[in-house]
Amino acid sequence: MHISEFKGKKVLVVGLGKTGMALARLMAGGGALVTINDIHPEEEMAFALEELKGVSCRSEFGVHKIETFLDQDLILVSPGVPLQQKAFEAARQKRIPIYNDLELAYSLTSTPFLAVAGTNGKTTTTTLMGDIFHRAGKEILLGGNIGFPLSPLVCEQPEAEFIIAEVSSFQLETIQTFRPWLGIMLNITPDHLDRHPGWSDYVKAKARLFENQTAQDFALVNGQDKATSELLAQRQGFGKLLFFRTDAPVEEGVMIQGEDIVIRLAGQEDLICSVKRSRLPGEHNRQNIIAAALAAWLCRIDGAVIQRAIDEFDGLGHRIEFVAEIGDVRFIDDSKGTNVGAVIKAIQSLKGPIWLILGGKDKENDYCPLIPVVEKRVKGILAIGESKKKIDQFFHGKVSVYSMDSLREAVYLGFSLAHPGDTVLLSPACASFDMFESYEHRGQVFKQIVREIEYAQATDL
Ligand code: UMA
Repeated sequence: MHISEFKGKKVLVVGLGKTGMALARLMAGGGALVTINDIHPEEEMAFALEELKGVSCRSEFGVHKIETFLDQDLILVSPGVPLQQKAFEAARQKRIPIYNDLELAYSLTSTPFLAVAGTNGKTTTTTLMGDIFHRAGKEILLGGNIGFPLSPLVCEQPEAEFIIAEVSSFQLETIQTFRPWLGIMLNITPDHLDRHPGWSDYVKAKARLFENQTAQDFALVNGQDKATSELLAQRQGFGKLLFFRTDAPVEEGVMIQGEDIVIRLAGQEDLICSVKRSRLPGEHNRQNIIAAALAAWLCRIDGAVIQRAIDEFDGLGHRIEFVAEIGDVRFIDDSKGTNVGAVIKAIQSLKGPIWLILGGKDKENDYCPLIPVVEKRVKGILAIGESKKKIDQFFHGKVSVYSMDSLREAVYLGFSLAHPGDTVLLSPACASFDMFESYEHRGQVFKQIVREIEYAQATDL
């Protein structure tokens, strides 16, 4: 399909964040009759209207009106918009197609997709893959949940060899024909349970990654993740199943032997490179690395190129990122640790006792899986944000909990309570939107406070 096929068609773009604005511009450019729609009132959407100045479209704000939805040839929905709303239900009944960016991008290209899904590690793995493919001289497109809507990219660069896409459960929820040539499922732990009706719906949404695959495609799955058997029970499609694991051999897929990355396919074993010099912390990152390595190998990239990328990849900000060491107390920014599973991984990848800054906008979190690791490793919890009361009540009697009014207060108290060898870890298990613009903003504020402490300590000397 080509974008010009939407010429003269009525297209409703729902949600005016990054995705909605990109899709409105793309569709209007292709000659579609675009209506933009957001649940927020017009006065709060001035920035979006400013950005879309010059783009020919109607607008409707403050409501998702059924009549508007029913008067369309196509509805394009942003990932953050829940589909269990009346207007979507009405459109579904009238069989009006509802696409998201992923489905649209897929329909606009024949370039194979390498899609990275999972609760944690998606952006790291996607970025590492991008780095490997660039080094190998492959022409790629990289986008999706990582922050770049895919449809405009595939239209701008139709000759790309591969599309490396980070895909979220929100995007997978609305796919219809999307079929990645390679689908990677990194792990599944509870997240976004405020949006998905429950855990099994969340797993089901993730399993849709594989649903349209044929025998020519690959399904690459984490063999050591607790949710894998549940995922495989839900899996449809006929992609060839390969596993990755760091703790034991795999029959087919990729594993770690000593520090070597070994690929086993069709009875043949190849030692392709090693994780020895990787700078990424934690076992979970080794899983991310070998998944990326196998993806690259399947695309015929040389082991030496993969090795160089692994050795030189520094990881991304706000993910178990070292900030400073002040008087033998380490500060770690894991602001991207926005679910319980990510916090467990962060704690496990650090050494010594921890003062944990936890809290923010709760996502119906179940904190039970944190108990064993908190009891073993955490000296105290500094609870912040909307969820601090819930955290205080939950961990009461298990570990000391200090209810804080701000992140600043939490960092200062963590530092004053810490002994040499301890770590103050920001890994909140929650979204940031109650106190900050984004997880990046939260991480930046954390770093700024740490720098203040560092400066104060240095000038005191
Ligand atoms: N809105 C409505 N109706 C509703 C709900 C929301 O109109 O019922 C409107 C809001 O008022 C807002 C707009 O929808 O104006 C926001 O849409 P959006 O949340 O989809 O925002 P985008 O900026 O388009 O960002 C989305 C992804 N956001 C989510 O999935 C929540 C981004 O992932 C992604 O980078 C971007 O598309 C480009 O693909 C972010 C994310 O947090 C990083 N993802 C989750 C995660 O990683 O855990 C899944």
